[in-house]
Amino acid sequence: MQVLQAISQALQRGDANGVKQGVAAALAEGVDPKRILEEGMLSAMEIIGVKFKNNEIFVPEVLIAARAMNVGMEALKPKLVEQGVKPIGKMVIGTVKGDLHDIGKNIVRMMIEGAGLEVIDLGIDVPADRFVEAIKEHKPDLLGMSALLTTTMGEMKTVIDAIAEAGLRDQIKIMVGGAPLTQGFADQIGADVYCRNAAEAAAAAKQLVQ
Ligand code: B1M
Repeated sequence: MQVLQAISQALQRGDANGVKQGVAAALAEGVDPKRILEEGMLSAMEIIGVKFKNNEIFVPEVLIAARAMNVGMEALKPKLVEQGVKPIGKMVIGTVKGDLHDIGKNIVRMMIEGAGLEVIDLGIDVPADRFVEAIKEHKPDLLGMSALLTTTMGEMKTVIDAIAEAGLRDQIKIMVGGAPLTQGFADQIGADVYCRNAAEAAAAAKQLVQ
């Protein structure tokens, strides 16, 4: 579909305005918001990832594309959230300490909001005590952690241990995700659920709160 290709190309160029306009045009044409996300934006980000890995592009280009992705996500978010009626549960989510990657986490947040949960996003580089404070403050049903680096994924265990030490472990389900994670790792650190992508995360979140 032409409008989705235009979004993908704008995102790969790092043209935030082009992505925003493309999303608006696609929505006006009645394209399903999930399709805009998957075929317009996620596929473009995958191409960026491959080029980055192959040293065809470098950090500045990746950052510009990431910003364009976030602008597109902001434009799409109201439509995805619209699909949920009233919150069926509450989740606190964040990218763990030392890790600045937030594109995947933002997509997971958006999809989970789309599945009907209220989501409190703590952002990136979130230390264990901030997760614990947020659980005390917001009393969510779920805690979600994201990590994209092999050097930061171990921080998830630190958070789970801190939650247990604070006596909160039995009050909350813990979901983890991010490219370097595996089911085995999630089991090893004592997480309740591991999700490979945002669609799985949304389905699991819905199931866990129901
Ligand atoms: Co970084 N980076 N990066 N980077 N970066 C990766 C992750 C890397 C694989 C690239 C590579 O070498 N091929 C590599 C990690 C290697 C490793 O640890 N094994 C890497 C590196 C090394 C680094 C730096 C160290 C580079 C440097 O400075 N030398 C540095 C670290 C900074 C830090 O965090 N402290 C760094 C920096 C950056 C940028 C800032 C430039 C930028 C991030 C911008 C941002 O996020 N705002 C960036 C990016 C964009 C990438 C790649 C290219 C793309 C990541 C991404 O957004 N993917 C990435 C290469 C790649 O993945 N191919 C790479 C798209 C996103 C939709 O997917 O995040 O996997 P993902 O999320 C998915 C699933 O994983 C899952 O659902 C999401 C949607 O379906 N998921 C969850 C994620 N979180 C979840 C949580 C859940 C459930 C599912 O429950 C709560």
